[in-house]
Amino acid sequence: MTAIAREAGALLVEYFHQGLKIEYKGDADLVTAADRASEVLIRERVAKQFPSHDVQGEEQGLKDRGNEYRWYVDPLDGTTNFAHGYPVFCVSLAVERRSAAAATRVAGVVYDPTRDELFTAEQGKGAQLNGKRIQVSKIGQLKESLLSTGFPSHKRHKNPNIFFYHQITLRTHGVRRAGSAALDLCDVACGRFDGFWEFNLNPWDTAAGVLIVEEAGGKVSGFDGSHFQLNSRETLASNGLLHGALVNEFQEIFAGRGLDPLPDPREYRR
Ligand code: 2AM
Ligand code: CA
Repeated sequence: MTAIAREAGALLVEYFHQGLKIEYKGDADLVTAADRASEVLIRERVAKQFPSHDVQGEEQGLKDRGNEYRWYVDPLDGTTNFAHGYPVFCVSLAVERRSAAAATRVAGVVYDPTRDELFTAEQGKGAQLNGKRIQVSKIGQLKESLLSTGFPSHKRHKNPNIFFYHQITLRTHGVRRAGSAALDLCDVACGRFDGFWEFNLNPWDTAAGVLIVEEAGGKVSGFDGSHFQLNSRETLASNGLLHGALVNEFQEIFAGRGLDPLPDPREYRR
């Protein structure tokens, strides 16, 4: 997996330096030749080494042959950054073992080719950054934390995240939104961020990063603290220590309690 992720990452960097024509797969959903070429490469490599495995990739979808093993492939996470020349993007690969009763994530790899950072995790064996064991942070107070979130680009995905962004910004050291969910999760795993949340992510965005966070000692759930599911559209990750406080914030904000009002720009102008 790491060899495949590195090879795909190197391909992305080649495209990145050329500058690319932006195309649209929906109203505001970008895709570039690099997304497609990276997925083609990854699928070729997987097909060669693991011919019976199923692959779900962002650009080509899933052809389900009912194999026990399924890969989740984001050939380029952070496409909007990539297309604008902002160097925050990665390749995300995860493998799940499926049975009639359950699906277990067994391995995850996220590779950031611009920083040459390779995040890896295997179920029950911890998480690593470039081969060195990583762990989540030890920050136990929201007011001392640095968090991260994201705003998926597609217009169809209307969600209230701007309110969560505002409220949680006021209660922490700040909230970053760098544009790659897979890297955000890895940054929780290695303690750069103390938590991350996002609405409406897809399985290929989260499958690898979630395992990496869990193997680094962190926690991932729905916004109400419920068991995380790949297709649940709610991702809340933390170092574990902050999880209860974050779930509580989400409850309060969803209920509209204790909200600091957004300042009115017209007032400010006056
Ligand atoms: P992508 O670059 O692979 O599309 C940014 O907030 C995060 O949301 C990125 O991980 C991005 O992944 C993802 N994203 C962008 N558009 C999305 C959409 N329409 N639906 C779900 N996730 C999206
Ligand atoms: Ca993508």
